[in-house]
Amino acid sequence: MEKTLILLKPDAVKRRLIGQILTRFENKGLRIAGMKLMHMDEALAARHYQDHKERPFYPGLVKFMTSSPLVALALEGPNAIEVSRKLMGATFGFKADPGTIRGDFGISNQYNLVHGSDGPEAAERELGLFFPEGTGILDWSTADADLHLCD
Ligand code: 3AN
Repeated sequence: MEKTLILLKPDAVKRRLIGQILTRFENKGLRIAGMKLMHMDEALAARHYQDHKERPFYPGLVKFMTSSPLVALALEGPNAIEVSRKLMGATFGFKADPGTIRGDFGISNQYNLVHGSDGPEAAERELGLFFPEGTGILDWSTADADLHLCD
């Protein structure tokens, strides 16, 4: 079992796409272990995007991510990181394959609806930023857990 941090970015929230995007992750079989609607402040944005600080798009990215609320999710499942990134599709909407979240809902580079941790180290670090010391992450079983659909 693996956990990953997913963000439904301000564009997804403003476009009322929370439900439709969440459905993709739920349908695939990932468990929602944590979920909160929140405002990302500049300090959190700086920590979350620390690797992008020197990139030309960084100021615009922070401005966008702090502009209105987002939904932070801790999703759990086998290979949750890779599975989530496949569901999300390529970074830029215009390159993302149809059938993926980014491929189906947008065409923009920056307003690309979702963030997903890109590896186990990033997932641990990012989950710690949004769910400090595991606060808000709940341990519960889905109704189909006994069917071992994930085995
Ligand atoms: P991903 O979110 O697919 O892991 P990263 O980590 O390369 O992609 O980029 C982080 C975020 O920075 C992207 N989700 C996107 O919002 C933004 N971004 C990356 N490259 C650009 C760019 N060239 N122009 C505008 N925004 C960008």
